Amino acid sequence: MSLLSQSDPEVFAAIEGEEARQRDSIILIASENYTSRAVMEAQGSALTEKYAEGYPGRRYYAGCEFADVVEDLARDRLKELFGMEHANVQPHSGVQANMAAYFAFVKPGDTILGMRLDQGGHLSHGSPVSFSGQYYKFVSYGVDRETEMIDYGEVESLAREHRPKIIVAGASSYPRSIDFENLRRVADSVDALLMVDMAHYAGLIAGGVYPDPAPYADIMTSTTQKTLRGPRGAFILCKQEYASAIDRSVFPGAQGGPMMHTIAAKAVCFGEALRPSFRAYQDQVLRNARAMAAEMAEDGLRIVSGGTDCHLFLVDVTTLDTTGKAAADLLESVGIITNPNAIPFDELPPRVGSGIRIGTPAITSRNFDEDDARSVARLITRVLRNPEDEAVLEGARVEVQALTGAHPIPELFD
Ligand code: DSN
Repeated sequence: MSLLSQSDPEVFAAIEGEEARQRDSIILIASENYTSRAVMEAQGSALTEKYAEGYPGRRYYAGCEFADVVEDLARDRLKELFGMEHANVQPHSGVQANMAAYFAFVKPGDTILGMRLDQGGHLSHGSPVSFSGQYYKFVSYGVDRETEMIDYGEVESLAREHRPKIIVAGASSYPRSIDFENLRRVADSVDALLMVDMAHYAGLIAGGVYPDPAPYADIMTSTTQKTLRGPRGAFILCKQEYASAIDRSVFPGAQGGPMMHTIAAKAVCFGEALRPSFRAYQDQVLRNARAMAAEMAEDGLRIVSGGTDCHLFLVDVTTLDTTGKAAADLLESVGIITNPNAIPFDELPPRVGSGIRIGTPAITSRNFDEDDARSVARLITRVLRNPEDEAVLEGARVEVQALTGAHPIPELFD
């Protein structure tokens, strides 16, 4: 960093500011985490300079021998981690991974069945503001109004009616287990492919604490920076019979030169995720989320669907006479970082939302245990119930500093 401080003090200062913000805040964004310094080092390495279009052993440029080594390491470790036959580690982001998967199997105008954005799904699962909703005829399933869990009966009837070519499972704000076996059965009944976008759940799945889609999915896509604790990036896993369609669709179909430095960082991340301690970490992520949700429910807040089976949960803030946006802003003012989120059947626009989404991957990386998680839950409830009480807000700031000071960001994954 000292070289950067000399050559570009403005960018250096912004990065230092961000490091301090991350250190001094309680980060509860469900899709954020802390990577190891080993991941960061790989990402800042000489592989940044290398063009390596193609795949190991089949490149369009000379000088790819070390690029081949890291891409093979990343692919082999990833296949071992999730028990799938083929891996493509080149997608730059989750949306691009999903785009490449769609490009491989459907034509513009074809029908795909995915989860509604406002009930837990993702932009790239058919939102009209995303390429997905513009290129394909997306039909959307959602959750049951009473249980707030996926309505598998609706999935089945929509599949029968619309005969999609792909059924997409996966979500960005769905706190419950997904019944992949049931979705496979529905997909088979209409001759559709089952694609699982496991971006949020990937780390939990690798750690064995969330249902495993691998026995049921034809294709699995994911980002690497969320529960997996890797660099910003993505990948696709699939059965061998789809390998060449997926590879051609990623390159040259949807992308040019792979980011070899990020692929090296993905390889490091997958190596870390194969260690036994990764399972213990994921188990703690889940325990912390359950402890926080239970504590907040005990304090009288409404938790969407009544709890969680994963790293995140949603708090309905309408009973506190506020909005998700106002609640997230208030929490940010004391150093607690969340995001506003739609809750099922929300009538507010997405940027405002009637809920906040809370996730435990980042605090668990800082070794918060269930007692710490419960303290954070009580703190959130106290702040949300007393939005104008300066003494409460100041007390919360002090408590946030005590908790973050007691839990330094770890440098290496142990
Ligand atoms: N933006 C991510 C999230 O927060 O869930 C999904 O892409």
